[in-house]
This record gives sequence, C-alpha cells and structure tokens, in this order.
Amino acid sequence: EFGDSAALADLLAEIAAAPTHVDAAPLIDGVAVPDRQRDVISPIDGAVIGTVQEGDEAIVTSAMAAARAGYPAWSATPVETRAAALERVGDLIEENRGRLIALLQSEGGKTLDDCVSEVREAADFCRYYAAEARRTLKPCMLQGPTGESNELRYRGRGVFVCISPWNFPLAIFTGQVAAALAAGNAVVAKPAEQTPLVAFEAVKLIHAAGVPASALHLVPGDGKVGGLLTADPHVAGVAFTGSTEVARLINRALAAKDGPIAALIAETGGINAMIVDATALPEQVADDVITSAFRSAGQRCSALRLLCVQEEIADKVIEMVTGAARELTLGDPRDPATHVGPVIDAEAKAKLGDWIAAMDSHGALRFRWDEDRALPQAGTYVPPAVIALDRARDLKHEVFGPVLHVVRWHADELEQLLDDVAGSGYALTLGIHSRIDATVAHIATRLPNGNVYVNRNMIGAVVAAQPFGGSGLSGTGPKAGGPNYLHRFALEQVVTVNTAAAGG
Ligand code: TXE
Repeated sequence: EFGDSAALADLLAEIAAAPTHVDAAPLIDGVAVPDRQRDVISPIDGAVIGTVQEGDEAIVTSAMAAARAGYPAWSATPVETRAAALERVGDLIEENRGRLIALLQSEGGKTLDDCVSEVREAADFCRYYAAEARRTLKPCMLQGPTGESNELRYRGRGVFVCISPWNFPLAIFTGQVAAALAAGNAVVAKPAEQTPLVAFEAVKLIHAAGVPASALHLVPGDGKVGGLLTADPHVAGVAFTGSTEVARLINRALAAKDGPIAALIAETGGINAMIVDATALPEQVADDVITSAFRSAGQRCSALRLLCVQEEIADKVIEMVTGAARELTLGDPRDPATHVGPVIDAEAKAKLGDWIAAMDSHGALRFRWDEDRALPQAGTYVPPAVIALDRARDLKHEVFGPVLHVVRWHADELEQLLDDVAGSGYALTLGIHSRIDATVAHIATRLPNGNVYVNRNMIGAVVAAQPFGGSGLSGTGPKAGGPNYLHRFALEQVVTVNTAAAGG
C-alpha cells in the first residue's frame, strides 16, 4: 500500500494524533439523544475505547418520524445538489483518514492495509454513487406515439433503513447510506452493535459535508433495535448486509408490517470455494490461498472457506499453504507488520474455537498456527487453522474467521464437486486456478456465483470495476458499487402528457 516510508510515517503520525476515545449516541436531526449507555471494548486488548448510547423503541419511533419529516425536502433537492454533497463526503472521509483508521483499528481490530483500503472504498462509494446519480437518475424523455410526450423521472422511495455489519464498519455503512441518499431517500442507519463509534464519526462527516441532519439519522443498537426498525410501518426499503439468517428475519418483518410494500436489498454470506486443477501453479495457488483465507482474519464475506484441489498437486499445495500460514504474523493490528489481527469479539472467538476443537476431535485438523508463539494475552485472537474434509458438501455453514477447509478431488470427480459446491445454496465468490481456458469457462458457466476470480486471489470488490454481491443464500443483488445498484433505491414515475390537447 505504501510507495515510500515517508508516506507511511505521515500516515502513522495522523493515526497517532487521533482521539483515542469516542462517545457515540443516536443522532436524530443531528442531535445526540441520551439513552442506555454502555462501554465499547477493543478486540485488540479488551480496553474501553468509548461509550455508546443505544436506541430503544422510543428512539426508533422518533428517528422514523424525523426521517419522514426530512424526506420531502431531501427528495425535492436536485440530484446535482445531492451528488455534490456526497462528493464532499468522499473528500471529508479522506481528509479525516487518520481519525477513521484509528477507530477502524481500535474498534474493528483491522490491520493497517485493511484500514487504508477501507477508507478508500468508503470515499469511492460516495463519489461513484454521486456520479451514477448524476448520470442515471436524471429525467429523460421516452420514445412514444405522436401526440403525447412521455417523461421518465426518478425519486426516492421514502424512508430507507440501512443495517450494516461490523466487518466493514466504515465502507459498507457509508456505501449503503450514500446510495440511499443519492437516490433521494431519507435514511435511518443502524450500524452493527460491535462498531458504533466509526459509524457515529461517519454520520458526523456526512452531515458536515452538507447532507441535512433531517435526511440522515443514526440509531446504534443490537438486533433488537434492527427488528424494531424493520417492523416500522413507514419503512419503504431496507438495505441490509450481514448474515443470511438475519436477512430472512428482515424479509419476514417486512412482509408482516403495515404500510408500503418495502424493497429489500440484502447482501449476505457465502461458503466460498476455490477450485484448483492439476495444471495450476502450486506457488501461485498457495500465495492466493493465504491471502484469500487469512487476510482480515478471514472476516470478509468474500473470503475463501473451501479449497478444492486436484489430487495430483494436492500434497504440494497443502504443504506450501501450511508452510506459509506458519509464517504469518499474528497480533496487534496497529503494528504495520501484522498480517492477522483479532476476530471481532469473544463470542466470535468462542464459536471459532468450538468449531476447530470439534474438527480436531474428528481428526480433521491438519494445521494450527503455533499458539505458544508470542500471542497477545488480552484480546480475541484466533490462530489460523487448516481443516481437511472428505467432501465439499461436508461444510454446511459459513465459518467466519481464519479457518481454511480443504478437500481433494480426482479428475473424474469434477462434476460431482461442482454439484456439491452449488448444493450449499450460497453463490458469492468463487476462485478458479487452472491453465486450461476450457476448464475455467466450464466451471464459471456451471456455477452461478456473483464474483469469480480466475488465477488470482479472491480479495477484491473494487467500486465501479468489480461490483460485488451474490445470489441464492448470498443475497438479492444488484451488486454494490455497480451500475444497477442505485435504481433499487429509487421509484420511477412516468408523466404522459397529451401534447395535442395542449396545442403542441
Ligand atoms: O451479521 P449479523 P454480522 C456477512 C458475512 C457474515 C455476516 C457477518 O458473510 O455472514 O455478514 O456480519 C443486525 N433485524 N457479510 O455478524 O449478525 C445486527 O445488529 C434487523 C456479507 O454482523 O447478521 C447488525 O447490524 N437487524 C457481505 C446486522 O444486522 C438485525 C459483506 C448484521 O448482523 C437483526 C460483509 C434483526 N432481527 C458481511 N438481528 C456481502 N455479501 O457483501 C441482527 N441485526
């Protein structure tokens, strides 16, 4: 990420100068509302890094009312003005990168590389949706019979609820909010309970950039608060990123509520496989596997969970992967040399620990990063692990952490393997390593995964260049950061005028 050490030194100085404590609260019309307060704990070392006041039923009701009141003015604001405000948000995010990175590290436990790309992604989302709004949400005249004119116009849907996860607490939070605002909606945003502080800072920047406080409201809280928001009869749409289970709960809440039939845009998890045939280059595969499975401590929805390697090169690839995994540096993510930081909280650590222990008791554990090496005592660290499975279909749920599963396959088993991979019902990312073009084409056509990475790692959701998202149990589409995303946030209106009657 860094061309020279002076640039790195500058960035580290900005991070060091950032405040180390933040007190977050609901922001309704820009005003902090006192409510139940709790401490926010860092996954790095268990330190208290701030406080958050979480919402309840009364706060949810007033946030929704404030958003309804703010909607008409923001919706009537010309798309050019809305886009200009979002572009300023992009600038402010970059200007405040030290402060944001410090929080992404202390609150999210993220490494410096991950934080730098997350800040860039958040700014890119704002600028891209601003440009797309300008380009595609302008009114346009449609072809039609003579004697009438037909104009297609776009407007917001009303109040959009944005619910985001902790793993990209700045980029996903800001991306959802920016898209909803660009399309002319008023927004009530609920960040993940693990990461309210960075969301609080982001909302303040969005307001400072010129988005009226009446158009964007923040309600921190847990799933219960999310449930209250999605059951509100006035919700016109929900943008959700998180687990498949919660997407289903939201779908049910929206179906059961009164009021408008609400749109749901859901981006959820995956059991992401990489299929490696005997023609692949083992060195490159090992490199890409390490990045795809262990970067961000495996806490990316795109991360590799299931390496499927053809028998002929399996021993070599697995040996190289475990050798490289042994060399990873685990520890405090604020140290630029760290590869793998902590997982998000004690619950995640316990869940991953239980899974690894269960696999170990079945004799399936092939590699565990050596815990005796200087692992921080406090903090929620999970050493990387590699687990062998007999069949791809043996992995039935998303294991969200630095855990790689491996299956081996014979040449005559490829079709069965593809059936097993598709059979999970998830269809998010897919890796393919092969030097045979026909094999690559066959696999990519046979499986419906939303993002397919060929002969490279599976990290990458680049705004505009690699729009991101899956189908089936992995989400509804359209892809975030892509050209079809904004329209899901907008209503269409066609105005047909009898021009003959008007004398025109
Ligand atoms: O999810 P949760 P997490 C996925 C990733 C993994 C998950 C991790 O694959 O599955 O996200 O995030 C709120 N009604 N992706 O553990 O628990 C909750 O408070 C309404 C996919 O945070 O589902 C939080 O704000 N809301 C991805 C949010 O839902 C509720 C990119 C998510 O929480 C709720 C990143 C309820 N009943 C992560 N219960 C992609 N595909 O792009 C909880 N919440």
